[in-house]
Amino acid sequence: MAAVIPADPAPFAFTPARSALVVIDMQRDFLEPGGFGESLGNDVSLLASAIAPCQAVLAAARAAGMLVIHTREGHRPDLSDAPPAKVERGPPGMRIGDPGPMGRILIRGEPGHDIITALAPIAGEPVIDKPGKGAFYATELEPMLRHRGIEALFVAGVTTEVCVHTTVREANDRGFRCLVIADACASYFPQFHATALAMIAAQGGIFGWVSDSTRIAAALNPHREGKAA
Ligand code: C5J
Repeated sequence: MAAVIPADPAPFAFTPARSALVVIDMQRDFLEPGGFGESLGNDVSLLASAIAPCQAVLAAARAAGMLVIHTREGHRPDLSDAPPAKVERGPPGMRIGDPGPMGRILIRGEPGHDIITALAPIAGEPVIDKPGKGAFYATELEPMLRHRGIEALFVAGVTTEVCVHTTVREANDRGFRCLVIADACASYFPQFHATALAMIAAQGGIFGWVSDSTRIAAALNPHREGKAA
C-alpha cells in the first residue's frame, strides 16, 4: 500500500514493503567522549540530539514491519582496508588504529566501534560494516537492497554532511529515492547540518527529500496517532 509523507521540496510517496530505514554510524566512536569524533577535536555532545528521533523512527519502522539496516564506519585491525590518506588525518597518537579510552580508534571489534546502546540493532536487522564514508562503497548494501526489492530509503544518523550525505548521493546515483530524516541526523557543526539538508532539498530535490521523525512516524503508523506510545 502506498503512503505519502509531507517533505521538502515535495511530498514523498513510498510503499513500506519496498522501503528501508538506514541508520548511519550511530556509534560510540562518534557520539561518546574518547572516540574518533573527539580525537578530531569535535564536541561529541552535539550529536545527542539525533538519538531520540532515531529511536522514534526505529520504533515506527519496526512496528510497520519495514526493513531496518544499521551501518558502522570502521576498519580491520590490520588496517588493510584503510587508505593511508585517511589514516594520516588527525593528530599523531589519536588517529585511526591508535589506542584510546574505548579501544583502538575506529577499529572493528573495539568498544568504540559499537552502536550506542540506545539504538542497538535487534535480531534480524542487518549491520553493514563500511570502510568509507558512503554505505555503498565496498559493502554488500546494494545487493541486499536489490534482493529485497527496496526502492526507497529513509536515512538517519551521523554526521549529516559526511556519511549521511555521501550515502544519500551514492544511493541517488543507484536509483534509490532517499528521504533524509532531519532531526534524526546531526553534525558537530550545526551550520553544516542545516546546509547539508538544504543542499539535498534544493533544485527540486536534486538528490533527495527531507522530512522529520514526527511526520515519518505518523505516516508509518497512522493508526497509532494520538495514542500513548
Ligand atoms: C565521519 C561519519 N564524520 N560517520 N564519519 O568521519 O560521518
